[in-house]
Amino acid sequence: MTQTTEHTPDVTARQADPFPVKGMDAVVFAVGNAKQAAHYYSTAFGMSLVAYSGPENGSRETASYVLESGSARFVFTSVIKPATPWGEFLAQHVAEHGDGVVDLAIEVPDARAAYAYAVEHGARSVAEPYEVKDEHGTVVLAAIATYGETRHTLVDRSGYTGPYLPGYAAAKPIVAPPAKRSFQAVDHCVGNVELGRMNEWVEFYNKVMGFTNMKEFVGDDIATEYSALMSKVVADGTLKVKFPINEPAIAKKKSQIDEYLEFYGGAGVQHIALNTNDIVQTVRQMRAAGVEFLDTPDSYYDTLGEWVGDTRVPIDTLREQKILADRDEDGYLLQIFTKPVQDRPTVFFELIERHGSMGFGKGNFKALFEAIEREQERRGNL
Ligand code: TYF
Ligand code: FE
Repeated sequence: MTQTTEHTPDVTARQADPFPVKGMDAVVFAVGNAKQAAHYYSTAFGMSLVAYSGPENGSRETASYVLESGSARFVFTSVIKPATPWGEFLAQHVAEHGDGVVDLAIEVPDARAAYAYAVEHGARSVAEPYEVKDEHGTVVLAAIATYGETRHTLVDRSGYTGPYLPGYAAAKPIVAPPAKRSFQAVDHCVGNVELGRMNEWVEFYNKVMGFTNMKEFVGDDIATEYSALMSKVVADGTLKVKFPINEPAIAKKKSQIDEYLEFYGGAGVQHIALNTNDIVQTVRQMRAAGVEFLDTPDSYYDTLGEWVGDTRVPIDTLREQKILADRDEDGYLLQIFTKPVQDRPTVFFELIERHGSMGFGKGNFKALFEAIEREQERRGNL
């Protein structure tokens, strides 16, 4: 097909996509002590503090620390003294859910258009489009509700050159960043929803954001056999934003998703996966800094080579670091999961090194879910 219009291909693609996105803008956490969280994500995850908002620069209600590693941006906010509905919301969020994610913010080329499309297609509005400005320019923001008390802020920062958002001052790293960055992007953000509601939330993303379903899913078969969960993945057309949605399944053992829902107090973000191009180095660094990862039994590695084929990392190194591997028709991936990063058995992280595969490690589900169950048992929740 030849193109005969005056439009560039980029503009054509943009017109075809009902809800164009640029990528994840930030993962925003509400925590009890953002100052200490910023320290942990600096020293243990190798992230760099780049911006800060707090009493010193006019924010008397909340303190927020913005940390980056490549394009991955985390914001940790805690309440100093609630004074507005936002402060009250954050305080209540931490009281009810513990440390957790309040916002999976998405960068879009046009926040007003994205918001209008979402609300027209059934999204609940959390904030109508508004502008914030300072000497670095203007950001347009709007927000819609998703599962639980989580929201998606839609961010157009194309007119802005500051370190994060107006109101934030540039900040220096808390400790010297690692020589080689630990990870460079957010790969996917997973939500846990209540029993029987996975399809509803998948349809929410289909309708509200025009996201489509990826081929990998955990159906009844895997669910009853060993995973105790069902899972489907929605993504934007360019696969820059990927949101798997899990729901508990009735299986032989208590679902890890039920454990999450019980301790989080409802639906919410379960894990954030981070792209690394050197998973072995990153896991070594994070282990040395005290981060705990799920264990994988040696037997997993005894047969791994037979089905996964050649990987960049020798099987013995994978075994030593308990890194999982999976292969599909497009390539392979290496992945590993941290244990929950707070006292509640709720939020955790994944490191993922992709070599062609756009999957989520389906071949590992058995080994992975057995490892998670061993941890549930240790916590007395199985
Ligand atoms: O995001 C995913 O789908 C994979 C697999 O509790 C997965 O990381 C699914 C559920 C879970 C842990 C990992
Ligand atoms: Fe994942």
